[in-house]
Amino acid sequence: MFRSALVLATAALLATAAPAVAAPPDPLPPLTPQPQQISRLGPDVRVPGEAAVVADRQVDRPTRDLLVRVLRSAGARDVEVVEAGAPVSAPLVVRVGDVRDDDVARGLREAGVDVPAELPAEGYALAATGDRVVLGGADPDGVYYSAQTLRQLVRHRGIAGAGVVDHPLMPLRGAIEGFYGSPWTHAERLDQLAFYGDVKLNTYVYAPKDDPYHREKWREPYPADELAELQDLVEAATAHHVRFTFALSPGLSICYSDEQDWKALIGKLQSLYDLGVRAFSLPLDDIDYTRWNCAGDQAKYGAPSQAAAGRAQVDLLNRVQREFIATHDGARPLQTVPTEYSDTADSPYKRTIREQLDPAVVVMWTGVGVVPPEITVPQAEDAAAVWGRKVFVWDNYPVNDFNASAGRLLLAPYAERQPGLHAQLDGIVLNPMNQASASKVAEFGAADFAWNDTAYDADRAWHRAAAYLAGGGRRTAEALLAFFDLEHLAPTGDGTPWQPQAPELARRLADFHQRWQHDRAGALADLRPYAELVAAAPERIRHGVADPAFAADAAPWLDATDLWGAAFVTTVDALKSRVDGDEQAAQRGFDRAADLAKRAGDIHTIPGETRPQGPVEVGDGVLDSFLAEARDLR
Ligand code: LTM
Repeated sequence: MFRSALVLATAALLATAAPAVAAPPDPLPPLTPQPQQISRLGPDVRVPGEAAVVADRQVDRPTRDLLVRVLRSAGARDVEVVEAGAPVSAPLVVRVGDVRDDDVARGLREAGVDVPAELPAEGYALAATGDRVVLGGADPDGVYYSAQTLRQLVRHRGIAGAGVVDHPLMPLRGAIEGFYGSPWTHAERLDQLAFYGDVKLNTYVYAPKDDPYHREKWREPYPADELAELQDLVEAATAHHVRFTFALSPGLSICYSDEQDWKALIGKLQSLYDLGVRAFSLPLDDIDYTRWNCAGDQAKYGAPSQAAAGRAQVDLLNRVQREFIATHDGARPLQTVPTEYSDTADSPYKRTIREQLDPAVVVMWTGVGVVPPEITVPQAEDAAAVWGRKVFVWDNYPVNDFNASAGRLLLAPYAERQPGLHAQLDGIVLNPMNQASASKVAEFGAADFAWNDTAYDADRAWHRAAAYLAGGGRRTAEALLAFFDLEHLAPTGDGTPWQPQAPELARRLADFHQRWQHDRAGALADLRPYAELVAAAPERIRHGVADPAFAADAAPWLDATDLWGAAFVTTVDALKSRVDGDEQAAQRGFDRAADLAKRAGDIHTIPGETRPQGPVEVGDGVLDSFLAEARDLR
């Protein structure tokens, strides 16, 4: 793709090289999601005080505004935005438009970036070198994503000299606010939508189980103030190139055969369409499908059974697809979550859906198990076979609304999803935690995975998530990683961990125990800096994290980590006293550590926030075990 990139890069480097040995260029900044192709084109672009954005008419306002912000962050004082063809005097020009536009295509070609004849949807190409930057998108989303990539290429007074050709491998990428318990606030939702734009997630499904107008009172129209907030969200989503998907869950009480219920359902969807919503979902999860809600359904579909429920649901979904979606301009295919959503075993219910559901309707699936320890390509192939179409994954990570997750903040990386899944899936949405900002750790990884699963590296994504949340601060990122490690345990529904607790701490403690056998002082000297890091992490995070909502979300866990960290340092020092022969000081230290640990164990989740509530867990099974065993270490 980068025909002459190497030649150009070499020539450009030679042109700017000092007579002696040229310094190698800085490596390109890490990008998330990882592009399909990226290479160095030449020297970095130096950003002068004045710059211009030359945009095709179709380039939307959010993309233009983003480019102005990007250029300002790279050092430009004055940034003018002009239409293509207008005269420009600024020394740096950012040309942006459709990748098929002659001028854009020429700019990319001349910079050494070859663009395939058919760039997939949401794809883009970018060239940054010399005094020119060219951005071309396959469609408006692609143009916006080219600007998001440029944002990540900014460094001190410049833009990394890079060429990128990129597109997502999965068409649907994002989050479904589908958990039980206190729904996200309006501010949290707005913040999430902006974040999704940053990491090229294009889907937000509004499905909060505890919004009564979404589920229990699904027939009732939203009150005016809530409708106004939804309107706000739809506009914000559009600005960040995110599809706001409105979900309505009528399954608890709907009478499938009742025309009044049909009218209520369509009226509700219409009220959201009128706000600008163009994507809709009818989730039918977590309902009893072996009883009818009205006698009419018994008369129409016969005695309750899973197959009969399948027929009634298919009638509803097909009618919505045919009479609402297909008749509304711009509406996307209907989505649904079937009542059997967490396995791939064939059944009368699934057969009915496979054989009778309109092929246009998108079917969600949670993976095997409601909270799956892994999602593999063969499982997804089975799901596609049983549902008769590619499925759309509703991934129950990092949601923490089930009993086994009580007291947990789930901060392990997005992991155990097999590369290659893109070939079998329509996409992936994560069901996040009530703690919206803390959910970004997993969302960050999922954004990377869904865009380019074949190049995904969970550990790399995890480190980049820490850097993102730290706003670039190295010490804050280091503290975040130590904290994430203490909140690493991810349980399945029955509590079995599918991601272990505190793997980094466990590794360090294993090294410690080994060395303790033959070099007790050395073992303690090795361990103490990490204990200090754990103890200092909460304060570093509170003060350093770029997104203050993260510290608010994590407040009880940070408070508990203050105490666990102090207990850790105190224990290491007590062991040192023992090694030094001062057993009395050692005992005093162990007592103090036990007291700190007890106080940490008394800290609970914030009442009313998470469901279920409980004492917060921090490095449980690893840190507490070490503190308990330390007393007997001789
Ligand atoms: O997963 C689905 C489709 N439905 C529910 C979610 O609403 C809930 O958040 C998760 C985790 O408890 N489990 C479900 O079954």
